[in-house]
Amino acid sequence: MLLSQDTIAAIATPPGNGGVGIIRISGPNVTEISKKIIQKEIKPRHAIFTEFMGEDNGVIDSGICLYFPEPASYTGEDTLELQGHGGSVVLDMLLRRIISLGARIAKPGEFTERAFLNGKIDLAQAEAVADLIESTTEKSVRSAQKSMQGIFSEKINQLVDELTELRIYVEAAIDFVDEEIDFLTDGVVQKRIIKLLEKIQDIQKTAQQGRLLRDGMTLVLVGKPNAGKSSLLNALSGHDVAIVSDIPGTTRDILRERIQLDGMPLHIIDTAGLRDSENSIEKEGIRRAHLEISKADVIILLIDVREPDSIDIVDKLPSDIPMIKVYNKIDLVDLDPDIKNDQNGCSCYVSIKKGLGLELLKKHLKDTVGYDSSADDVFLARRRHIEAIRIGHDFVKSALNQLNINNAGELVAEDLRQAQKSLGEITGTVSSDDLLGKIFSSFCIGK
Ligand SMILES: Nc1nc2c(ncn2[C@@H]2O[C@H](COP(=O)(O)OP(=O)(O)OP(=O)(O)O)[C@@H](O)[C@H]2O)c(=O)[nH]1
Ligand SMILES: [Mg+2]
Repeated sequence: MLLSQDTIAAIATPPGNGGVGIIRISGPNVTEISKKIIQKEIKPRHAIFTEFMGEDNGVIDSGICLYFPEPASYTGEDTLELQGHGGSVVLDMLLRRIISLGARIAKPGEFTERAFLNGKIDLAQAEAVADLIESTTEKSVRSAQKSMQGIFSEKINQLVDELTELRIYVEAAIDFVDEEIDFLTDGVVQKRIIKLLEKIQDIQKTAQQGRLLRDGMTLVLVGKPNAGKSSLLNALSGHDVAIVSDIPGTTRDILRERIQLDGMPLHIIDTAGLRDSENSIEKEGIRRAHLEISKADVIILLIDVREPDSIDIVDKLPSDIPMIKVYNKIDLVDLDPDIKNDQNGCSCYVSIKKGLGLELLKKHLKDTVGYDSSADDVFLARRRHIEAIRIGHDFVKSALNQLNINNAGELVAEDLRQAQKSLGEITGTVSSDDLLGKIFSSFCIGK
């Protein structure tokens, strides 16, 4: 991707009215533009209070101006920040003035994209900027911060360096096949590959925790009418989101709540009770319920403990999504809260109304997706990173097989090269325009 020579500008504060509104400008025309608007001498990295002048020298606004000359700026280019009053019209007027002086409106994420293209940050760090802004829990903020500081990238770069060294060693060994010592079979390469595999597995584990912290899990509550789905939604979210009643078929629309479970975002979805219904509204509710079920990370199937036969709806649920069976209303049959694992999966015995067994259920939810709330040093990771690490891991494993089974040096070297390429995609040392376009277009404007 080529760096554009345009000067870009955007309102960096969120839309609406606020105390302060900030406009950011970056690119080669910054000094020209600032001369016309500020009409005062601006000193690098000094805050000055000034008026922002319009076309006919009328004052548009007044506020603080900050100038960061290239390369010591966020984007690596000349940048200017104008901090005025946070009214949407006044900010628009100022932005229009800047555009008329030779800038264009920035695309989403374009400032950060420039920071990446100018080598100020790598791709994983750039993604962490967006992830930090979008973080919904304190834990994910802390993890995004770690990725932004480059801790994740450093680990990946170390791996890529080790892969490169090993590949060069293997390539050299191939050239020495006629010598007396066979460098490929003396065990050194094998040991180094095994060590690399262990390191990749370690990163894989941490990255998976990081992805859970970023994306959380989607939990869909299903079951027959009156099983207690909406009661569970209310209990987990801690407030009265859904209508609960003893009339079967109370919930028709899909209800969504976002909560956190020990720092992991949890998207809970309450659905219409599943049954054969002639009512067209209820039927539509059930159709929508099935749509949500197909997108779940985990399904919670609620069953009235007094009607264990109602479990027959399992047949209508996807078999490839993890499911927890929750037998509710144990208060009515005098059972204790419990959790059982057998060949049919996990069954949890609770009374949602009396708040019995809910802690067991929460703990089991975390276990189901492998979330470890005590894990330290987690960096925020995306699905794309997990995939790149997995591919890298598979190539290194294949390299080990090529060595052990076929003693094929060229193939070992090729596998190591592929692993290196896949891991390099995480930090963007190897990246396609498509990928960059996809990543930066999901940013907010002005970042
Ligand atoms: N005794 C007892 N009653 C419960 C328990 N959990 C829920 N209920 C009652 O069961 C009834 C149905 O609960 P809901 O949460 O509305 O059930 P639902 O699965 O959302 O039902 P639909 O929306 O109709 O599909 C309500 O009267 C609840 O108070 C429980 O643990 N014990
Ligand atoms: Mg309901």
